[in-house]
Amino acid sequence: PRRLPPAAQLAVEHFSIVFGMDGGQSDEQAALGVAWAPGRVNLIGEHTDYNEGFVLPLAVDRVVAFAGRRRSDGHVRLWSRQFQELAEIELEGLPATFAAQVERLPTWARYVLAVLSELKAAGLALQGFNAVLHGDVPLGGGMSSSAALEVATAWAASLFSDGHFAIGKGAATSTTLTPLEVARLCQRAEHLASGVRCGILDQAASCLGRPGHALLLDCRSLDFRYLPFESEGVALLVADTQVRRELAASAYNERRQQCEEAVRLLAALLQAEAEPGERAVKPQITALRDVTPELFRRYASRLPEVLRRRAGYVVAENARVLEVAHLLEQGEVEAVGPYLWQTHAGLRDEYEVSCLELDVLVEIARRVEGVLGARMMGGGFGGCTINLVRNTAIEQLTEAILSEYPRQTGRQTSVEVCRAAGGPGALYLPA
Ligand code: GAF
Repeated sequence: PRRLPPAAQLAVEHFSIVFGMDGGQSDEQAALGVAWAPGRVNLIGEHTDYNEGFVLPLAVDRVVAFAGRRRSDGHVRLWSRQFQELAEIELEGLPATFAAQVERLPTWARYVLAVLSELKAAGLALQGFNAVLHGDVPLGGGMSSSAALEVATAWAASLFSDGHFAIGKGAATSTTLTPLEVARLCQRAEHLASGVRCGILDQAASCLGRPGHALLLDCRSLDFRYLPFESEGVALLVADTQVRRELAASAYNERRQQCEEAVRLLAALLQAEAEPGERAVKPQITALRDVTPELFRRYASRLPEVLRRRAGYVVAENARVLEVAHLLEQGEVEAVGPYLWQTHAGLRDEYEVSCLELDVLVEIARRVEGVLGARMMGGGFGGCTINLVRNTAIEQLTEAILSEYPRQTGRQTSVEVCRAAGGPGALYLPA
């Protein structure tokens, strides 16, 4: 039998404890099913996704999972093992009843509701189910626990729909979504549930993960390619600041707005300089993705100071992603390190989404020999750092972080090695 991810196995073991051996009003004929989706790390390409640029994430061996049984009605009953909390959702009436239902749900269940609501809005036929949820993606820690929850919800809804809705690689039909369409749907769900106008990075990374590979995604065309991420000698370590800041959501939306404003100004400058006859043929700028480093250098001094720094970071980061992708194609994983330090500097000084605790973790890493590169990861203002480390330095870095970080910040931390793992899964267990 297939080995389940540990968090999925735990959810399975918990199901009969929570819902009783008969699954508590589940369809008695229905088998026990399990669905899961991974969190991600992002090697490079931070705050580039909503600028229609490039990202290079890896799905990791941490997942959010549902274990449950289909019901014969339209009722969804969920027990979160992590929050020790029950939530109930009515499929009937969605998406119209979204606003009425979301009010009385705990935060974690709002993401589930939002995905179910979007699936129904897309015209898919869903069926109720009882399920236990569990995960080992650090919550709110910059490893996309919410995207993993959204994507796992879609896979669970498909599993329990009893063949009425499938997720498959082939062409989309009225009853089939491709993994990439699921990613877009889950991105909309994230907007609905959290109010954060996120890009597609997290949901795409979760939907499209492949073991031993990073995913190079063009966030404009949504074309993607897998690049080998394997090197005998190096590992990825994730260190958690244990900081979760409320302001992250509003600061994120503000950065996005600033990028949009920079695009408007740059497009206007370019238009103004074009000869009348040239206007129609001059390349148009509709996102920072269209601004090359050369073009940016030409116009940067005419942007307001804050917008210049924000846009300057994004333009440079986009170029870095493509250079790192090229290195991975050549199998030169170790050469990626310097780019991570550069990204951190940009996020700290120009994009201004780092914080003291993230900077402390990166500076600790900088002093350990054998650390090739480190940076803050994800939206910022807390969460995790990602560290590219020679295997021979894993222990030393772990020890340095565990001893120095609490001393410098008064906080606890945890350090974990992550591996590039596969995407979501869903199956019924044999009776
Ligand atoms: C968060 C968002 F959800 C992503 O879309 C992305 O913008 C990331 O921050 C920054 O790269 O994880």
